[in-house]
Amino acid sequence: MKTQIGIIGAGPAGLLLSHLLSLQGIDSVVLESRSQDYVIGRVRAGVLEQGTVDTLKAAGLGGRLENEGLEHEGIELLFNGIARRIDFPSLTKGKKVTVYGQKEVIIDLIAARQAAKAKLYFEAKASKIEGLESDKPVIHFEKDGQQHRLECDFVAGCDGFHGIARKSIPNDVLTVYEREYPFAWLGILAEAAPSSHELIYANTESGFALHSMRSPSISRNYLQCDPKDDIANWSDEQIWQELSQRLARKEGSFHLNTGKIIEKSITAMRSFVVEPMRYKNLFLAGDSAHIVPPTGAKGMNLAVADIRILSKAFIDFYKQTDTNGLDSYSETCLRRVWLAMRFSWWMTSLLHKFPDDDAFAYKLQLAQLDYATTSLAAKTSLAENYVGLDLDFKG
Ligand code: FAS
Ligand code: PHB
Repeated sequence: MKTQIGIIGAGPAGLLLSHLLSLQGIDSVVLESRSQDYVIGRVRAGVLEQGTVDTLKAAGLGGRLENEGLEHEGIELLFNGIARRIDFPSLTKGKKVTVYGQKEVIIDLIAARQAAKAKLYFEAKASKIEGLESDKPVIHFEKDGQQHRLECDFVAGCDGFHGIARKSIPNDVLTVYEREYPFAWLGILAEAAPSSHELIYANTESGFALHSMRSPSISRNYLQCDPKDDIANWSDEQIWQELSQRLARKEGSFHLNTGKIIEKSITAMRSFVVEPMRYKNLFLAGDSAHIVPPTGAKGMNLAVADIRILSKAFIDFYKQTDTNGLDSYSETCLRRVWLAMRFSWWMTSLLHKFPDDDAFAYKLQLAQLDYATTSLAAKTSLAENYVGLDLDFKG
């Protein structure tokens, strides 16, 4: 089997890359180890940056997004029982975010690829990448119990944190930057109308909580928990009770709507970056190259930003034999990755209870939150990062 771009992984990165290349007549093959149902069934990101929304709409993927996406013009930070709102449009020259689950983005991307009769193979697990030094790398993969070879010009490693692409780069080439956090997120999806029309990020003495949503009838909530905790230790009643306590406020009324929990899981929290994001004819994009704690709602948006840069680089190469985009890919992506890494780390440090924190540390967090929600400069900084910095951010 031969193609121009061999793509490993059918998450947001791999599927969007395949779609954007096909719009320019560039051939690709997507290999996905899991089944289509499994890929669609994963509950992950919820917030799309303005740049992500604009990219999906410009690529003809805006249909359901426009009808079902929930435009949000701000978030609420809740601390010490005080609720303060950060407005986005007034602080970012009109930018907003859109709540539209990653699941829906995946459904739209798979539908577009299958309508275009794309070579998108599920339950096709890549096992090895050979010949990266040559101009014809080969991806070995297994499908239906048979071994296959995919010969390509370039390989896009869109196979997430646990994939093989990053591991195909020699250790002495890669530099890994990593931070594990001493807590995790317990996330629930519930058949309960959102209790607020915007997201609420709460810092409490019991730990972090986040109130989000997926639709007018489905809420998505998170609780900070111990990274060694087991979801079996949490009854539905305990989850709702803890959420209700952490989202309570001193002023104004807030009632947490409860309902049937249809999904619950615990996700570890880490910051992770590898440099460089390119090795010979292998390009890493998305979670294969970087992981952020979801506090800043950056994970999927960073994957999309990488693909906006990588797809343009491939298009410039094939249309004008211009290699500048390919040669600068890693450096271009990593600048924005680190800016998002900083913001995600900052939001996480601001909102979570750290085991070693003392009363002084808690008071510092409260002062930081007070300043971040009062100072025009601080609110502007938070808002411009949350809605997403431009790809070529110049301040
Ligand atoms: P993905 O991990 O989505 O996709 C990689 C794909 O490669 C997978 O489908 C995998 O099956 C496949 N693959 C792996 N190895 C392979 C092989 N050898 N052969 C073929 N295929 C292979 N981000 C947020 O912004 N907000 C959130 O709330 C949030 N919650 C998250 C919760 C969880 C549990 C996880 C894991 C991530 C969460 N994220 C969140 C981040 C998430 O949204 C990612 O940033 C996003 O999925 C990244 O997309 P991809 O880079 O495409 O990687
Ligand atoms: C979500 O809705 O899943 C979500 C929203 C914002 C975050 C993280 C997760 O920061």
